[in-house]
Amino acid sequence: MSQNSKISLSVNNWVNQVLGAAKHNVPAAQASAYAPSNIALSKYWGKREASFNLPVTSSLSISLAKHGTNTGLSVIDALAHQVILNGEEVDATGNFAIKVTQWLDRVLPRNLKLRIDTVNTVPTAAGLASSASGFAALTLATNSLMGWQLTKRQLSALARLGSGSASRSLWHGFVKWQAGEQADGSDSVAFPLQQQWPQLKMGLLTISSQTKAVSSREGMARTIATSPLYKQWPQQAELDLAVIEAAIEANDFETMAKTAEHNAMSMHATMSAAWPPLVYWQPESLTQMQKVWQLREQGLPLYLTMDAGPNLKLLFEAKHQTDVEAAFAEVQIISPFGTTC
Ligand code: 2P0
Repeated sequence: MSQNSKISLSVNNWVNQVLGAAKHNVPAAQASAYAPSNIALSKYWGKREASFNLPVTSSLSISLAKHGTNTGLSVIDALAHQVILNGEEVDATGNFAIKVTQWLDRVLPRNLKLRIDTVNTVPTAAGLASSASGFAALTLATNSLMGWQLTKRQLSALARLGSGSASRSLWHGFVKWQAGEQADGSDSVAFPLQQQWPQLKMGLLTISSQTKAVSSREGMARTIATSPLYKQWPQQAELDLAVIEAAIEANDFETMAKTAEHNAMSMHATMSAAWPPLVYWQPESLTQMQKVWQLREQGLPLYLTMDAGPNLKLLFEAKHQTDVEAAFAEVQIISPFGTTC
C-alpha cells in the first residue's frame, strides 16, 4: 500500500468513526446552509500534517457577517456529483469541483450523488477567499441533509478536512481555532469567543481578484520546506494570538490591530524568505500599504492585514469610517458585528 493511500485510509477511518451509522442515514431531498467568510487576525500559516489539514499553530479570526457562502444541496439520480458555482456548472476536472467532490465522497454513502449549488455573497471582485465559507457551508448543509445532528466541534473538524480555515467559518464574530495535539485532529477545532465588538470595522481594498498563481496550500508547504525565517514563526504566532485575545477581551483596539498587522507582515516575511521566493503583493499593494502607514503617522488609528494575496484588509473603528472613506475612494466597508454592511 502506498503512503498516500495509507494516509487517506486513516482520514476515512476517522470520518467513519465520527459519523458511524449516521453516515448512512436516509437523506432529505434537499437542504441548504450559510456560512460567513473569515479574516484571520492571527494567521494560520503552515501544516504539521497535510491529510487532516492540521495547523502548526492556533489562529484567531473575525467572520464577515453576511459576506460568505450559501450552499444548497439536492439529491440527484446520477453517477457523479454536479457542482454549480454562482449559477454556472463548473468543470468536473477543475480544482474546485475536485476538492468538493472528494470531501463529499468521504462523508456520504458511496451511491449518493448531489447537486451542489454554491453562491458566494462576498462583495463583487473583492478577492476574498471563499474556500473557508464554502467548506463551512457545505459541511453545515450536509449535516442538515443527512440528519447527522453532529456537534459544532465535530462539524468544525469535518470542515477542516476540506480547507483549514473553514474550521473557523462555522460561527460569526471572533473565532479561535486551536491547533490541538491529536494525530487525528479530533482536538484541532475552532470555537467562538464571547466578545462582541460592534465598533470594529473592516475595509476591503481590492488590488486584484484574479486567482493567485501559488495556492495557500502550496505556499505553506514551500515556506516550511525552504524558508529559514519560518523557524521563528510558530513562537511568534502563538504569542500574537495571546496578545490579540487579551486585547479583544479588554476592548483595546490599538493593541489588537497593531498585533494583527505585525502578525500579517511577519507571515509575509516568512514567505519572501522561501525559495523560490513567494511574494503575493503587487506594486499597488505596497502603494496602499504605504498610504496606510502615512495616514497612521498623521494620527489616524488605521491598521492593515493581508492574506496569501495582493489585497488589503483595513482595520479601524466606526468613529473613523468617514476618514477612511475619504482617503480610499474604492474601499468596501464591512461591519463584522453589524447587519447593515
Ligand atoms: C488564514 N490563510 O489564517 C491564512 C492566512 C492564508 C493566509 O487560511 O490548505 O485555504 O485549504 O488548509 O485554509 C488559507 O488557507 O488552506 C488561509 P488549506 P486555506 O486565514
